[in-house]
Amino acid sequence: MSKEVSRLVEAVATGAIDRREFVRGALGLGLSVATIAAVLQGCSGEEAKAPPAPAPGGTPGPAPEPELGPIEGELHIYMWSDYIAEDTVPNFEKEFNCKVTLDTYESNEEMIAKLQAGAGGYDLVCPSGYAITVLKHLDLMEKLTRKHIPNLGNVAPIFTSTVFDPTNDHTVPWQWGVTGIAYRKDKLPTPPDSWALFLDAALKGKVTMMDDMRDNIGAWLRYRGKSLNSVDPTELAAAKVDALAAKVNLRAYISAPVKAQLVAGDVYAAQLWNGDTMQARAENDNIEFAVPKEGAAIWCDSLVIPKGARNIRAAHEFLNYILRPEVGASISNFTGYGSPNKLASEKLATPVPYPSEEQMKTLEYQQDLGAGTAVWDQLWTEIKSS
Ligand code: N2P
Repeated sequence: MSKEVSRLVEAVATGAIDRREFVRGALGLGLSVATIAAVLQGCSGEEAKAPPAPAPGGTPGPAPEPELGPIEGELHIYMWSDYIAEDTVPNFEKEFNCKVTLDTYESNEEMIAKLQAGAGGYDLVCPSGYAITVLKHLDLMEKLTRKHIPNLGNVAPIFTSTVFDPTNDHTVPWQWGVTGIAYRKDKLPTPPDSWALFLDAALKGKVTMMDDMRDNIGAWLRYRGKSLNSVDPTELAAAKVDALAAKVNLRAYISAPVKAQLVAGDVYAAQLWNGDTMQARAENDNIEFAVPKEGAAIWCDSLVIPKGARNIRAAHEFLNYILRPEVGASISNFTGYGSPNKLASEKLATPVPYPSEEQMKTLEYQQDLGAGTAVWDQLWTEIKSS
């Protein structure tokens, strides 16, 4: 490779020049189209990569993906509250001439129940990892047509081929984060470092925990040194005792909407996710976030197309759109969560750093509980109703 060519390849690989400039320069230096395509394929990119041609005479590749029809005029999204930037939907509507409706939910369980009831008419929903497994078992997800999402190459490799979607057939990672404690540093005598905070009678009426079975019971399991995916009856019974001991101190079971109460100072500490905590902090810089020493949940939520979706092409266009670096960066700028989009992350002034190996020792991914889900459901009902 000549010096000029190496310089050009390095420039496109490091992002110093864009692909169009690279192609112009490479053609000028006499590079063949095949060589240019091969170089571009090597860089994680935001533009379409041609599907690999089947090897002549070799074993046949996977069946070709279907061609989707033209984009529909509407798109219905069902996602967690406060989880998308203000400009994400309006910009999409304008560019694609497609009307978007956005309904919100506060837990995976709420979303799954709605899909199971056959209600909604949604084209995209946003489950956490374990909920993807549940939707898969219930056969409630459509397969993606990957050729219509060329920006998939922008996803950081650690968020692809996950245990929840090993073949990347159903999911596009959206945001990742951690469940911990949001607190007012001006209201607590010392920064909290344990789930025991919610057992402190001195804070009665000033603390909240999330209205989320997995995060709530999971925290009490971790508090006793157990896995937050436990289905062991003795461990769950101990979690119930702790959950009830905390309940007398709680002002409410409340998830994302607690932010306003933290900002106002009605709540001193709340079990909450890191990104929502950052959103509240933007309004009051006395708000901090702590990960309890006993450990906590780490999760990555993804967009998926539920079975029966009617606006399949619009859903694919939206998936490809949110994977653009600038759109992904705008979303994480607003949500305060980590972006699984590598190119978007690079654009953020303060990206959430991926946890170190040391931190990962106490963080745990939530897994599908399988048959244990019914046991947890029952336990959660008992905790909330006693
Ligand atoms: C929404 C945050 C959702 C994260 N505000 C839960 N995985």
